[in-house]
Amino acid sequence: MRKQRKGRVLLGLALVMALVITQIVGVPSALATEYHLDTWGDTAVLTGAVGGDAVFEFFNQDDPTGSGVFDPFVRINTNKKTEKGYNTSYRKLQFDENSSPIYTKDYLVANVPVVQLEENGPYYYEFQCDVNQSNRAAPAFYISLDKLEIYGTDNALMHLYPFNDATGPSADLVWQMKLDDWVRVNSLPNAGSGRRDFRVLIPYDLLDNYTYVVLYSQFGANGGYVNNGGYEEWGCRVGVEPPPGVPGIDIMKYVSIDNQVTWLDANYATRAEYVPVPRATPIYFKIVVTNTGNVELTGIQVTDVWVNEGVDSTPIDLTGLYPSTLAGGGSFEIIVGPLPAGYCYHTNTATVTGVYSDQTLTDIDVAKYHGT
Ligand SMILES: [Ca+2]
Ligand SMILES: [Ca+2]
Ligand SMILES: [Ca+2]
Repeated sequence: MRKQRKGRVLLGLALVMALVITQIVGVPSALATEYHLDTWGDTAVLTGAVGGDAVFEFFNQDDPTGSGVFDPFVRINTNKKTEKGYNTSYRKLQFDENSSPIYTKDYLVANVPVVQLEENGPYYYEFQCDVNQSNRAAPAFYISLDKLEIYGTDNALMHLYPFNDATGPSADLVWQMKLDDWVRVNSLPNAGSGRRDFRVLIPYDLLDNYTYVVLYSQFGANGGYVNNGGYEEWGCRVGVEPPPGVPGIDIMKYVSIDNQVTWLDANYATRAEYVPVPRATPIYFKIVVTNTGNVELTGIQVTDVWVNEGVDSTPIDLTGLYPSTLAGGGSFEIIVGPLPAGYCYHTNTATVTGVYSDQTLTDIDVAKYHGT
């Protein structure tokens, strides 16, 4: 089930990235900003329309960043000048994706490398891209990356892009390249099929509470740098050791209206989905808190609310029901009830906060029901 809203790591890191940039290669114009990834080490910071700053870095395939086993998740494979697609395990595919499940598939956030650009710097999720173009004279060996959108979801079978169709599965847009931004990528320095060219780093907190990542991209529509030659492909490095001290927190809230036989995540998008329950029926809430990081969190605080005698959002006393610290990978569960179901539609939100170093992490989740 997709959660109602996702937690965010509250990091005071906004300006840190400026310190790690070796070269910014932007060519601003009145309408658009054109970035160039031409030679090894070229770096550009693109402020997304959604999701803040992402770091684009051109690398040498023979450097540690580019070596090792690579796991592709979307291969865009067409003879069209402009091509696009996204990763999913759903078939039939919507755009220009290669249909082999080896190359185009769902991808677990847990398998995306977490990296730092410098010691004690911010954490990023890393995605790598391999472009393949003709090595004939310019502009043939260039290709434009026109669109990049990254989504978080709990659904492995995403389809019906842009994922806002009421009948299809939903995903949350967490990072999006600005409409008028685009990146020109030079395929020559890492020429040869299967040699990756650049990586994109997005802030860690954008995806840390999702199960799957979906990456949508489009190539070939800007500057005359059309697609030719071989495929374009996105994926991740395998077996990258996470840096120490990656924090994360997740909360799930469930409701039971049958004396704890079944637990409903109950994050309904529309009232039609709410499960009806006769007023005053005993209901129970279950809260599961998980430390999704690899460091201990302290100062754990959980709050939850219910409707009490018609007053919604009445706090539930959770004193003594959970620990104040939680080890990396650890979790705990709280069950409260029985509570008499209130009349009408209820959205009662549970919240958790925890502390690591100078970072406060938080997450929320709901469990909805309809008292009749
Ligand atoms: Ca390449
Ligand atoms: Ca190509
Ligand atoms: Ca829930």
